[in-house]
Amino acid sequence: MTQPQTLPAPRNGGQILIQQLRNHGTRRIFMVAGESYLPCIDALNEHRDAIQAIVCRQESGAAYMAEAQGKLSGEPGICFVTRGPGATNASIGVHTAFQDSTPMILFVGQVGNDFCEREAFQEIDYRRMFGQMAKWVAQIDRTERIPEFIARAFSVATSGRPGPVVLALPEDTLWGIAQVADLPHYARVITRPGAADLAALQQRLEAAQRPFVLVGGSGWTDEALAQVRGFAERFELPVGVSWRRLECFDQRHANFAGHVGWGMHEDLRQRVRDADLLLALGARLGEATTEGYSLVESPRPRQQLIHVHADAGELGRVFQPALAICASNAGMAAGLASLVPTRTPPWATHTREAHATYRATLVPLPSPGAMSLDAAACHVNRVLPAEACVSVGAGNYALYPHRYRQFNGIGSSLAPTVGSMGYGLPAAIAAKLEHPQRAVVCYAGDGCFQMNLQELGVAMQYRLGIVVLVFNNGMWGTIRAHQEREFPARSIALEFDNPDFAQLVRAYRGHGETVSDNAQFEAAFARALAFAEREHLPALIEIRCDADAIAPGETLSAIRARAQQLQRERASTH
Ligand SMILES: Cc1ncc(C[n+]2csc(CCOP(=O)(O)OP(=O)(O)O)c2C)c(N)n1
Ligand SMILES: [Mg+2]
Repeated sequence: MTQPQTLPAPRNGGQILIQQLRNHGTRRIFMVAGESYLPCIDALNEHRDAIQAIVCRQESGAAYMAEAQGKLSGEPGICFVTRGPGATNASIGVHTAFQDSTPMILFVGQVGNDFCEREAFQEIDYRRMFGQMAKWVAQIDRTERIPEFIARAFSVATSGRPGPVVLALPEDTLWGIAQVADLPHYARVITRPGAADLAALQQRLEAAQRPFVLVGGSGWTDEALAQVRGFAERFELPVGVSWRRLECFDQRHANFAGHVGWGMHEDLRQRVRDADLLLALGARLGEATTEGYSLVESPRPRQQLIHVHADAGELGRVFQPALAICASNAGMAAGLASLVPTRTPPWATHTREAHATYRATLVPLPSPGAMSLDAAACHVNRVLPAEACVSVGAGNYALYPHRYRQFNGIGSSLAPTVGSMGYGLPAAIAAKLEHPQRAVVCYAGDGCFQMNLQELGVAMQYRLGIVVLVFNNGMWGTIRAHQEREFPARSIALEFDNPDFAQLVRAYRGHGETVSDNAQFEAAFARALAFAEREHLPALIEIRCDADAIAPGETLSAIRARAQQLQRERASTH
């Protein structure tokens, strides 16, 4: 006979909710306070020993930090925001978690059920608002059902293709009192390939002449990545990482072939195009990775595609694979670990060539002006320890660390595949909180940085020694490049006046310097790293660069000249 369950004492909804988070292993939450969820805030008092509440300055920063926490830990990043205005600010982090397949739970205050549907103060229907950008949106209308909803939120956020969950918390649910049992830690779902799947994969692989492995997606563990590495070594396979999933393969490894997607070099593009078998492990094969579904064509790729993904719904959704295997990355990696080649692979030379070509891209390309971003990024790669974290947001400046930094392992790179600006600083903060011993460097464009620079206050308050490199070109440079390509010499609405960034970080008790040539940069970078480590406060280097340098090996003037040439050619043929 089962024992009758002894129920905890009656608690309010906030107390029940925070206890569930603790039971599911939450160590940190990112929040901006609101009167709409006071009982949750109050309940944090009883969990000071286990849950760190990070007071963020704006909900977009809080949601980005929670998303980055999800990327770093594989567990849902937790964010609390107030209703209406808080939720709308936080939405950028939810969308990022959705496209980046990151486990995350956003808790939003909600008007009480006594007022709902009257468009009460700050009322929004979150099911409709977040419907398309969350895996699951729900409202908890009964206090005693909080444990059930929270347990489900953790399961949904982490299972299959991970993603964000949004839970709305009406006031009456939080203030209500219930006597209800807590639920234990959720069970992580790992799906594994069957023996027949692995046999079919090996048979197709060994029949191929020029296979290529593409690793991406989320839900990886260090162990799983090591198993993929071992598989690549035994079968001597070239391995690329999908767009902005730079952490997925050791770039110093002899089998590493490159970063596949927008901005890749021609040799790599050709290798992926010419592959007779493409083994995609965990990657969704999105628009950026496939360069607009051209490198891998939808619906029927020219390469024989073996697509492995944790969500059956992703298999056959955009691409018709030759072989589809539904397995989580950890489960698939364990399966690959059991495979042993039955013959000497004929493609070993291709693999070595691919790595040699990749290595050649690490030499800085020429650029105009005294301050070469290429050389600076190479320097950062040389001096930064292997386990350091490099974060970016969106903008052409990110091409430099992504080209010249050799990443390796979870947490070495934090980059939104969704390409949303303002991510780098909050992500760097999340990384330093999670790994205080690791160096953390945030690359930011002057535009990108100014989208969330208020979160420097969080770095100051929690004594986080991060280093921020701000590339000051005085404009939304990426969009300028697009303008010059499509509408040459008609650039408008892109330039901005900048503050003195070095001065700005000093207001946050940080260290600030401005450099305008490479001779200054190396010493300044050493000082910034040393300050951050010694003082546990942010350090920032504003890099004044020639605005004509718009991407590695590319200038705005060259883009404009090519576009004008094209216009002349078109005009003469019409
Ligand atoms: C939140 C958000 N707003 C707008 C964009 C469109 N966008 C992409 S890159 C970019 C410019 C980035 O400027 P900056 O950070 O200064 O970097 P730069 O391109 O100058 O290197 C813009 C506006 C975006 N991706 N995300
Ligand atoms: Mg800029």
